[in-house]
Amino acid sequence: MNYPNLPEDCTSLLCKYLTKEVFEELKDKKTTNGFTLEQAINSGLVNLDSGIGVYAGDEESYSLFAPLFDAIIEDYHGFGREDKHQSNLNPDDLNAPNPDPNGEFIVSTRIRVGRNVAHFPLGPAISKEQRDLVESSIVEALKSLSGELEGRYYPLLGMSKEVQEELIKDHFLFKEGDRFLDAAGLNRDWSEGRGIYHNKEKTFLVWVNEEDQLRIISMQKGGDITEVFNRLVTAVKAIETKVAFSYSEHLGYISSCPTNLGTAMRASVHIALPNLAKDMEAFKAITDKYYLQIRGIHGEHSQSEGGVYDISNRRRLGITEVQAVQDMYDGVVALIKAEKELTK
Ligand code: ADP
Ligand code: CIR
Repeated sequence: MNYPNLPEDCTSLLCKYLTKEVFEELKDKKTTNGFTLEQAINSGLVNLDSGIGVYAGDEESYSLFAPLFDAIIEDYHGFGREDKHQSNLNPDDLNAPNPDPNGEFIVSTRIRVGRNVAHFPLGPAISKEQRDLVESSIVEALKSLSGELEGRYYPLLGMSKEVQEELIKDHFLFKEGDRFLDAAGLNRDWSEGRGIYHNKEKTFLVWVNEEDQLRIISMQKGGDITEVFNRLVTAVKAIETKVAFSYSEHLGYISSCPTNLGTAMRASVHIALPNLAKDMEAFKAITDKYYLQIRGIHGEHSQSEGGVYDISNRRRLGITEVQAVQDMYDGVVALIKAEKELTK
């Protein structure tokens, strides 16, 4: 492969940090799983509108291709090469009373973490056999869950289109055919090895073998962030007794996209802010101050509908899980205050 043509107007972190020198240094390297630089950067080259543009094929990708990944990680998370990640999943340390007890603004709350199984390649480099093995070991582990977390696994293979569409529309299931994941090699052998586990109420869900091998999700209507966090922590701890997760002292929980490293946590609310939405500059000033990301209500790369936005923590690495949720909480309190002032 030759040094790719990166257009002047490309704003992704890949375009920013893949200099000719970095490319020349890394272009012939291969991880033990056979993952190459060409594969790591393909998503960003095919999708020049990427925000980031790179994916790791295994934990080793982060060290072997460090001259590229470290620069991207430092830019996105403000996390240095010598820094160490710290985890804190203790619900007692979170201070997040419902910011909207009358249910005027917050439609729903969702907190998810990404996890990958130790000693396996990540999705972009995994083989079909390994992926199937990952699926069966996760499903086996999920069978041991009890009480509120008890549920059933629904493989994507054989699921009717109607059921699949309904689950996607209702925000429970991942979409199909994402072009960023596709170019990263994450959609190979679709839909085999993929599926969703959920309890009866759909307040606890696990996505299997999408962007990460597990996406563990707790969600419910309204703004009780503490209840959502508590349920998530209980579930993560229970699953961890059965499946070993890939974790490094430096980077925390290992994920295929560098934005998810560390806590791998995205805590979000769907929140109606119709007045603030009329002044995007003021809106963004608040979200920037509290390290928040604005998404549309059908997930990443989607649009807002009816003034409802998906607001979540942007930082995931170098801060604890409690801090990630606290970022979201503090920002949401400030957003509600601003929206109320505009409504007067
Ligand atoms: P991820 O959470 O893995 O980063 P997405 O941004 O694609 O991925 O979101 C996945 C799904 O979760 C989408 O259907 C999205 O609308 C839904 N979702 C995210 N946050 C909330 C929330 N607070 N309430 C309800 N659904 C949500
Ligand atoms: C991109 O680069 O835009 C996609 N690969 C998604 C990156 C992860 N998302 C995010 O931080 N918003």
